[in-house]
Amino acid sequence: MMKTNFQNMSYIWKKSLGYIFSGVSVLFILFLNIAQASEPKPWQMDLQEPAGIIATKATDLHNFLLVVITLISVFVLGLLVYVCIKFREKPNVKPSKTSHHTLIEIIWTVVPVLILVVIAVPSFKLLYLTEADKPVDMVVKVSGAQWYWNYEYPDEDVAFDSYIIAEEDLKDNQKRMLDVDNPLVVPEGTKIKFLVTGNDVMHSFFVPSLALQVYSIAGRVNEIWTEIPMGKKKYYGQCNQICGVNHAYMPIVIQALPKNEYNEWLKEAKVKFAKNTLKEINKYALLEKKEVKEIK
Ligand SMILES: [Cu+2]
Repeated sequence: MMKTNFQNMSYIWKKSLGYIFSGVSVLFILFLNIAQASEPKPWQMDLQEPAGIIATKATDLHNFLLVVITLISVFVLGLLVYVCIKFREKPNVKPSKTSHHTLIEIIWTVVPVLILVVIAVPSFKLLYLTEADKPVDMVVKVSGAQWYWNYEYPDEDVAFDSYIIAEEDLKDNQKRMLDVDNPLVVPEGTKIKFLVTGNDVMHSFFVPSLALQVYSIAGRVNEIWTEIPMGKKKYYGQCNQICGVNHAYMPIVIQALPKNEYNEWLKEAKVKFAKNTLKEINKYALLEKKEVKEIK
């Protein structure tokens, strides 16, 4: 008897530990999602506010899928509870031996297929929208490097590096771990194609509010496009492919400006970032060089 009790206790403990572990895992995943948000707000649980047609449609699809998945989960949970109560041992001393029911089998095959078709239609539409080679207003080349971004405007002969602002140099309105010295400046209300490539290891160009996410791989050019909505606004993002020790320190800032302000910026940028001028090497570049020397 004692042994049985002990076994029961140990079973309960194991089960409880299982629940605790699952709970912690779910919290961890939620935390990761929050941490991945491009302009994270404390305790933010949902996606960031979408900007532009692709992000809006992606958010709509996500919300639709959330309803579908919730209905399915509630339905399956209901079925399980129903079965556990109705077919428990007490009122069913002699268990049923039913193993087939043609109608139910047809239903549980056809209904999931229909659900998949309903999901596939908006999903393929969105995929087509993101992949289609649409005419765009401008092209920007993005190169990922350990651990900063390089932006090039091929039509304007402008290229520059974009580094995180160190914590001690932050000004009042700048965000820790997100703001950079040279943001990628673009005019508002434009469709932009990004040609994304890499200089060393794999990185990923990720700006969630604009639905941009594409790998940056050396020796290969990936394409992605987005529509920058009207309005002067900063869109924050981060490298979301683990790329080395300073992976967390290569944020992305896309600064949308009204056309006239953009033109003014471009005029200055053509002087400041004219190709072949000596680039300012900041703290992180120095750090990187030091490390390379140490390894050698
Ligand atoms: Cu990276």
